[in-house]
Amino acid sequence: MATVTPQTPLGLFDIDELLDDDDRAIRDTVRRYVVDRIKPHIADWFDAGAIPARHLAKELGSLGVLGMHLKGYGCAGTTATAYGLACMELEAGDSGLRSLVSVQGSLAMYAIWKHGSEEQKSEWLPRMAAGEAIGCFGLTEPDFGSNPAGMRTRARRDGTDWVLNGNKMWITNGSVADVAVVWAQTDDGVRGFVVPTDTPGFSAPEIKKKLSLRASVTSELILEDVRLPGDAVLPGVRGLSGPLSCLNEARYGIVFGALGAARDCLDTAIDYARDRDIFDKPLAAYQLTQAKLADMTLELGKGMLLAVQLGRLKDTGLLRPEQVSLGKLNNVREALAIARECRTILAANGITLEYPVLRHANNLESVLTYEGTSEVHQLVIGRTVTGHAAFR
Ligand code: TGC
Ligand code: FAD
Repeated sequence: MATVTPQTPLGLFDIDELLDDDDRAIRDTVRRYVVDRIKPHIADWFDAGAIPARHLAKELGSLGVLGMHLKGYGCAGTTATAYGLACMELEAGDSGLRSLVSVQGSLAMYAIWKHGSEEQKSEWLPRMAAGEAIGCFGLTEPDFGSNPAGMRTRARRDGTDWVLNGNKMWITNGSVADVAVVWAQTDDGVRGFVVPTDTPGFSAPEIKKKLSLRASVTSELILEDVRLPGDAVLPGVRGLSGPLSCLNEARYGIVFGALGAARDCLDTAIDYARDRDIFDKPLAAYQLTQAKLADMTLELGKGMLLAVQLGRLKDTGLLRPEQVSLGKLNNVREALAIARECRTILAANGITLEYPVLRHANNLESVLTYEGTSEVHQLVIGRTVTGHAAFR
């Protein structure tokens, strides 16, 4: 018998006191959607390695989460904090769901919103906000992940047209996308291109046999003499700062998102430990179990405080890229540690899709790698505190 009424891990930190009514209301709406529409199906989608991406995009568009922190063009224009909280709830469902939303809103839509022409914005953003058009973001190449400056994809001028050739790898939403934002070398440095995916020469074979992010579409992009009109280029940016400015947005969402996966694991482990009798008493009543749960509660709460602080900075326009690195590095690393520790509490039951913990842990392996690996974020922070860049 429990001797005190248990509190939730985040309840212990009174996190809600740090949030305003609108942000909490948005969070609760997304949480209800995930509980009602995602959780009943997610294990099967993960098992099958397939998701109904088009259907989900429309639902997520109706929910208002696609590009939700952008203003105008059919976007909701919420606070950055609300966007972070939405990412947290989506990732409590599955990292793949949050990925779909991150890539759509923070990468593809943001690139067009921030750097696109008025025509590009009007053509794509309203449909993308509604989930009627899906976007992907092609930066990584087979030989250039952490170091996108080395990319080989090239766009050359042919009269007034552009002609693109090259390969992108590991592209979320690739084979279901209607539009790809593709970054390529030009005579004028790295430029971004808005590529309708039905353009001749464009193809996007799906990458199969993944053990992580199985409920997410991941693809290669192949560009063979893809001819685009002169106005397909994003006019507002030149150089690597173009794609990297978009990564700040998506990394910010992950700062919150990863904690959603961790929270789902911890809630599951606490429920399990309270229900499971071992040597004639609940697993939750053993000191070793409580030490694990206490340490995980602490890391989850600390990560949440960090996320809320970054949200506040972003809402006041003060958030710097190296601060996003602090959040991405810490919160994904700790979320993965929490997911693995929770799996030990569930023991054998923890290895199945009956429970979410190993699914989350496997997903978080990708989250640790994409949007800048932990090592890249360590190097960003290292550069900030020493003044020496150690990437090369
Ligand atoms: P470096 O010389 O430092 O910078 C080149 C130019 O970019 C500017 N810059 C940034 N601008 C905005 N935001 C940032 N975070 C920026 N970081 C740098 C910089 O000021 C400079 O501008 P300018 O005007 O002087 O030219 O660049 P570097 O080549 O030394 O590389 C730095 C490094 C390693 C940090 C960068 O390349 C990097 O972040 N690499 C990691 C690549 C990465 O994260 N790829 C992610 C691909 S997308 C993805 O994974 C989607 S996952 C799907 C999902 O989210 O669900
Ligand atoms: P590499 O860059 O080859 O790194 C290998 C190892 O070397 C890593 O441990 C890395 O941290 C380390 N390392 C790298 N540089 C240094 C250094 N200077 N010093 C010390 N160690 C270093 N990309 C997109 O463009 N769009 C997407 O939508 C997208 N979606 C993805 C979805 C999934 C499921 C996955 C797994 C990846 C996705 N990516 C996407 C790609 C992702 O961004 C890259 O995988 C990531 O940037 C790392 O690149 P890489 O895998 O080539 O690793």
